[in-house]
Amino acid sequence: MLTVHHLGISQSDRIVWLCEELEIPYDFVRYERTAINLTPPAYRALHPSGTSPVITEGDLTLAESGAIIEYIIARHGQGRFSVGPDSPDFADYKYWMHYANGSFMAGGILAFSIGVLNVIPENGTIRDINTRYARGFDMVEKHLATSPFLAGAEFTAADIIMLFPLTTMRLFTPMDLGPFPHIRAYLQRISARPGFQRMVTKISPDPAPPLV
Ligand SMILES: N[C@@H](CCC(=O)N[C@@H](CS)C(=O)NCC(=O)O)C(=O)O
Repeated sequence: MLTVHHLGISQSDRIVWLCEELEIPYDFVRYERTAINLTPPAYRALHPSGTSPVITEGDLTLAESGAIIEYIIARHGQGRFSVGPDSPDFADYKYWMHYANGSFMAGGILAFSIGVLNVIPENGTIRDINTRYARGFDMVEKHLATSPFLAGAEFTAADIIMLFPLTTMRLFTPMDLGPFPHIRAYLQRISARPGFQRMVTKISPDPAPPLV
């Protein structure tokens, strides 16, 4: 049986959401954040990366959101919510799938780290890091002005993987969505999906991903 190991308030929300959208059977195991060590030892022991999300299935233990999403869609989803090379939306799909963790999350985490370290933004490198996360919101806003979902007219896994940097990451690196009406409308649109609602129920008592 596919098991999703969910660490509270973490990027494993995405995997729960994907399973709920696909309506596939899976076991859900919850791990709580701890005050002393943000990720509890039991979660760190699951995979050498020590990061969330992690899934297990038989002898397989797999980490890394993008790899897990592709694995589940291919093994359990008959390719649903992915976009193939013959589609005009293929490049957009690939771009947002990779941008989510490759640059957007990295920008948010770097800005968060600078805030925690209380470094004064006094040189170009630090200024660039601090604006990288914001540039991501500008880019998503412009894109969503022309497209209802990130990879065209249909909801895809690109929307699922981009949820965390657009929502929960803002609890760590604040970003006012006021100047981004298309992002706000988009978040309302995707959160109205029954699969999203089931995900929110499943991850409770985690707060729902912030939509405003
Ligand atoms: N790119 C990785 C990032 C995973 C990641 O950093 N997850 C966070 C939770 S949101 C984590 O496990 N942090 C604990 C740690 O790094 O010790 C993925 O998407 O799987």
